Amino acid sequence: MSETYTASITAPVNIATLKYWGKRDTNLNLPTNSSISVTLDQSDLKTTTSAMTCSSFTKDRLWLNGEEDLQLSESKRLTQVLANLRLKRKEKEAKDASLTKISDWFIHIVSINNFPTAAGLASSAAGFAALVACVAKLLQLDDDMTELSKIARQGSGSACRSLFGGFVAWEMGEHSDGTDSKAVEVAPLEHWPQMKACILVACADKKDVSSTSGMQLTVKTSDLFQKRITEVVPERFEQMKKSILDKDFELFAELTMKDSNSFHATCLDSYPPIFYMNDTSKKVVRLVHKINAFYGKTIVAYTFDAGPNAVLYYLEENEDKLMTFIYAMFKNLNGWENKYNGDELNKFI
Ligand code: 2P0
Repeated sequence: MSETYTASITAPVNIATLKYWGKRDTNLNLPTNSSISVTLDQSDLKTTTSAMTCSSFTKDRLWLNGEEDLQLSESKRLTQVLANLRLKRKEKEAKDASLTKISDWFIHIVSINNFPTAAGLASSAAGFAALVACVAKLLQLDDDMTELSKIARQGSGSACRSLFGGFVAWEMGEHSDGTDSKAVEVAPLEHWPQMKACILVACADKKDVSSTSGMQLTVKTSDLFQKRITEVVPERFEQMKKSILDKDFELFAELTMKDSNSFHATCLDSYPPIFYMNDTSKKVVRLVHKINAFYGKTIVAYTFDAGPNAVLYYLEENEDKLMTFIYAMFKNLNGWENKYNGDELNKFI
């Protein structure tokens, strides 16, 4: 029987609090601004990926959510990512003659998301992060996560941030070859374990405008965009990192909401305009501002990616205060009437 190697890994979704939107190099996925995200707990939304390599395999194959992707060889991003990982293995084999030359073998990959794919829930981020981490493990590479993040970035920009848990920055870098465009940890999850995220799925359908094409339309046509990347985001990047290190929730929340609004404003300022938020999303925005006004301080922040679904960030101590309102707004959750004063809430919303 042929010799085989296997590896398995899970990668969680990350939700940006300072958004990546725009590329300065579409080949290498080099962004026009740095970004920050929070990687959700492994037990929530995640991709699980397993890989196997064997000298008798005759081609690379990939199964996504149970179905084989027959276009694998035509996917530039996938082939580029696999080629980069194999190159690293080749370099290792060149230095150590005792290693089996598995860099020449084909790989079979099976990947499963436990949440809707391409619905603006960062499926490509978790997907490419899991693929890179899994194949790196399969090929027994010694590179650290920051080094691997440069490869994951080429699969999907936001994927580079999913290689780390907790609070993560993707530094845009300056070089044209992408060697300094990488993900780094701002703080591990344990630094601020009270931080919680709640996802309100307004619609799980596939989005109309993919992030990749949407952001390039914005780069080409939006006037607001220039101000965003040259002035707004660079300042926010430093402020947000500090708010995380200082565990300053009110500042973190304000920056998060403002950045979501700024990103969606540039989408609307694109021509023709791109709409990712829907009426339910707007209701959530209004509700969050009302909740914060009601309590006299910012206890919750919203952020929206390239889709209508809201991600709310809050501290664990405020979960009950927040959920009181969420349950009242989306009355289809069992038992809310018994637990909370529905009349008062209805007046409020
Ligand atoms: C982000 N998004 O920072 C932003 C916010 C969506 C809105 O990264 O073309 O799927 O694969 O690099 O990473 C979505 O874009 O785009 C994204 P590609 P990607 O999370």
